[in-house]
Amino acid sequence: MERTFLMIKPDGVQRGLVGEVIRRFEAKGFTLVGLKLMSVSKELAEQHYDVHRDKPFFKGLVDFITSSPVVAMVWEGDGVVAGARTVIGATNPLTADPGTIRGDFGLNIGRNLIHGSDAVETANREINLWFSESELVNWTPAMKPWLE
Ligand code: FUP
Repeated sequence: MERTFLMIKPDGVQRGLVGEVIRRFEAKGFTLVGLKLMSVSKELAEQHYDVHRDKPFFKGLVDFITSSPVVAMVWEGDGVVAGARTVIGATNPLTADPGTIRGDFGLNIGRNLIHGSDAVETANREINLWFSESELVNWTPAMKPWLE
């Protein structure tokens, strides 16, 4: 079953939007298989955003992600990688559609509330980076037949 890595960034946690964000993915029908509130080390933040290492916003991004706790999550479901990106909305909250998390709550590109893996390969890399196998729970929701 496909899995994706989602992270509620420091702005989402500080603004009390953790429940609202989790509610949207639950309501959509995806399955939560990993969840933790954590402080992020500089090393982890740099590894996570390694693809942006040469960008001008890299240092500010790492400083932001390490500034306050985040909620790291793994969600499961058919097509969950692209599906979660649709629920999240475009990178820039000012152009993200209303009804998406970023469109409804985000302020600017540097404070866009949530990260979601952009492809299946990226998701696998990020899940391994943020979670150990023992932190992930293999389970089947009883409502599963209604979601197929
Ligand atoms: P996304 O996959 O939608 O999270 O977006 P990107 O991978 O393109 O960017 C990762 C993060 O870098 C964004 F969430 C916010 C930050 N960023 C900036 O701060 N400034 C930019 O110009 C682009 C991205």
